[in-house]
Amino acid sequence: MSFKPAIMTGVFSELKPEASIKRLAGMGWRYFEFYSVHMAEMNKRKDPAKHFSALRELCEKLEVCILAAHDNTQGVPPERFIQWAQILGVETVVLHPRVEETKEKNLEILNGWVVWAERFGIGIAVENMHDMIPGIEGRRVFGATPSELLWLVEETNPELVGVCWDINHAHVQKLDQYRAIKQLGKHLVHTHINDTTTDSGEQHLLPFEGKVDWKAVIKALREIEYGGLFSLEAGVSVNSLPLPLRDLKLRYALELTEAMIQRM
Ligand SMILES: [Mn+2]
Repeated sequence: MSFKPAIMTGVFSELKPEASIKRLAGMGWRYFEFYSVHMAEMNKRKDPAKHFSALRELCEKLEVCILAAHDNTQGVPPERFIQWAQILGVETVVLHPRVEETKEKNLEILNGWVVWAERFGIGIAVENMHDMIPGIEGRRVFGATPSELLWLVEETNPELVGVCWDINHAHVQKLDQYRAIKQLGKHLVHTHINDTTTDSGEQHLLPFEGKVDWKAVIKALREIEYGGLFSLEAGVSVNSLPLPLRDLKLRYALELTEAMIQRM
């Protein structure tokens, strides 16, 4: 079992989701994580269910799949988000913990998603965050360590709820990637693949553009027999390219992730 190269549809944040997926599929990308802003845009359309069904059909025609959807930051309510995710064929919905809230409040919010996820048979992945909020020294937030995330998993439904490990968040948090991934073990159900050159801020670069120890990451993923998506969550290193040039980097990104999976 190996993991699959995937990419966030938000690498074309200025395009409609349908156009983003067509363009990425044309380069050879087959697995997608649906971008939060794309979800919010489609949720606002008239008769969203029809549009989501049409997008699912488009994916089937292109022989690609939207296997994950991110996230809870655009205000689409859980019951609608999960319903749309199901139409798209999504297996995992990725949620950020609320870093400013207590662990009890986070559990309450997560439970509001879990009831719908159980009803629709869709998994949830809670993502690791980090403490480095600009301007606030020595701050501790909730949801930055494996133990905090595993507590949420155990308190809800470990059959359905797991963890999304964001590599550049973990780097900013100064965690040992190998040990953290090993600690998560079978509860790791999704990844956000990105890099950063700084210890004080997340940059969402492509792998090897920053300081992440990718050898340690891949070794740990193999040892826990991770079988989920290796999902690129690229930011400025892709989005800064003007639209007519962006395909160049996204083709490179696909070759890079495939090579990491096959040769490392
Ligand atoms: Mn992330």
